[in-house]
Amino acid sequence: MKQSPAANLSSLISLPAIRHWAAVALITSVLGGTSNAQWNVVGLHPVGATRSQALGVGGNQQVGTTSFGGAILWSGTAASWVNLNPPGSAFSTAFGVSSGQQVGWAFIAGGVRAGTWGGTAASWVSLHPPGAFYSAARGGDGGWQVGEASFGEGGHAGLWAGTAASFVDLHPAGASDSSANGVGGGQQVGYAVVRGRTRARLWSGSPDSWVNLHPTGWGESESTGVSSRQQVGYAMLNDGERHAGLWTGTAASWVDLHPANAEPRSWATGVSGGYQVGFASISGADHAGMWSGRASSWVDLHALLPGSFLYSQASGIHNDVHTIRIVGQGYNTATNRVEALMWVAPVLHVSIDVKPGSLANTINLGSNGSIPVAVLSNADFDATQVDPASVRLANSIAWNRGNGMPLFSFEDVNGDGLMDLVVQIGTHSLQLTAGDTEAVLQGSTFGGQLIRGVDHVKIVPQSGMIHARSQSGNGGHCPSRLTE
Ligand SMILES: [Ca+2]
Ligand SMILES: [Ca+2]
Repeated sequence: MKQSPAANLSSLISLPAIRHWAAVALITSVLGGTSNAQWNVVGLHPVGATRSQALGVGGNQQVGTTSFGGAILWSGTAASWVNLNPPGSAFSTAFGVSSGQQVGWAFIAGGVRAGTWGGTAASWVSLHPPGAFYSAARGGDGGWQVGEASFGEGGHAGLWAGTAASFVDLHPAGASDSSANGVGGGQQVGYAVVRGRTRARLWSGSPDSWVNLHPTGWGESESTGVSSRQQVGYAMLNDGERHAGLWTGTAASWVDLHPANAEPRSWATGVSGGYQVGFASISGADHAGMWSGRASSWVDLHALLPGSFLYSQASGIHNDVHTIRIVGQGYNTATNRVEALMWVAPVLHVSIDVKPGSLANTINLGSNGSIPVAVLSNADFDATQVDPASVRLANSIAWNRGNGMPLFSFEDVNGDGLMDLVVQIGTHSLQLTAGDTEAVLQGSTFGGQLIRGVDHVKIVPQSGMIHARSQSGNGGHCPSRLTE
C-alpha cells in the first residue's frame, strides 16, 4: 500500500543545513577556498504515523519500522513508503536491505519469525528454522542473512542463504547466548555471552570460524556491522562508559572512535565502504555522526538537522561509490515524535596516482615505510583544497611523523601546470592483500566535499614471505607468481 504524498509534511526536513554550512563558510573563508559540500537531509516520516525509524539502507532503498504496525520500505522519499507488514503478522520490523531484499522479523502465529521481503508485504519468505522457538534476522548482504534463533537455551547466532532450511547455527561452544547482527563480504559479526559477559565476535560462515573481537581492558563489547573487512560496534567499561569502535579482524585491531567532545556514551552501528556511522552523546543528547576510521574524523550529522530536533541516532550506512546514504531517526520537538531520517552526500570522483612517476605502482606490504599517492588537480578541482589529514588509501591514513601531523606536499606531479596534493601513506596499515589489484583513496576537502579515486596497484611479497614459503616446501604456489 502506498500513501499519497502530502507536500506540507513530506518536505519538512528537506532543507539546506543552515547551521552547518554557516560553520563551513567560516572555515573556507579562512582558507580562501570554496565550499561545494552537499549533505542533504531527507525526512522519511510517513504522513499519518506517530513514530518512524529507519534502521537499514542499501542502494536507494531504506527500511525500518513505524507506528503503522511494523516493517516499512522507502525508496528515497517520505512519500515512497510501502508497508511490509506480512499478512497475518501482528507487527514486524525490517532491519536491513541489500540488492532489493529486505530482512527482519514478524510476529506471526504467536511467535517471532525471521524472514525476508522482496519489496512488498505479500513477498514475505519465512526463515524460521525448523524446531526453533523464535528467530529474528538482523542484517542482510548479497543474498545472505544473519540473526538469531532459539532452540531452548538462549539465542544462537545464525546465518541463512535465503531459506529456512539453509540456517547455519554459528553459536560458539561454551556460550550461553549469541546473536549475529551484521553480514558483509563473507563475514558475520555479533556477540556471544560467555560467563555472563557480552563479547564481540566475528565469524566467516561456520560455528568454529569465530574470532574474538573483545578488546583487552574493556568489560563488555558487541559488534553490530561489517563491510569490506571492517567491523564496528562498541566496547563498554565496567562502570557503563561506552565507546564506539572499529575493528579490522582482530581484538588487537580495536580503534576507539569515541569523539573527543562527547560524554561517555557512543556507539558505531553501521559501516560501509570505509565509513562508519553511529551516535555519540554531546551536551546531554545523542548526536548522529559519521567517522572515517578514527575518532578525530567524527562528523556531527545532528548539526545538519533543524533546531527542533532534540536528539538523533544513525543506524545504517551504504556507500555505493557515487553516493553515501545514512539512515536513522531523531526526536522532533516541533511534532513531538521520533521521525525516520536520511542523510545523503555525493562522492566526487577524482584522479589519483599511486607512486607518481612510477607506472608499476608496486607495494611491499612488509616494508614498514610509506608510499606517496597524489591527488591530481584539474580545471574543475583544486587538489590543494583536500584536507591531508582526511586522506586514506586502502583505509590507511597519512604517514604520521610522530608529531601528529600528516606528511604531505604540494607538487605538480603530472606537469600540467596545476599543483597536486602528494600524501605519504603508511604501508603497515594498508588494508590490501596479495590478490588486490587496485587501491581506493578516500578523503574530503576542507569544505566537506567527499572524494574518491582509484589506481591500480601491484602487491609484491616481502622477502621474508618468499623465504618462509620456499622453506615450507609448499608446492601449491607457482614460484614465478611469488617473485614477480
Ligand atoms: Ca603511479
Ligand atoms: Ca598537476
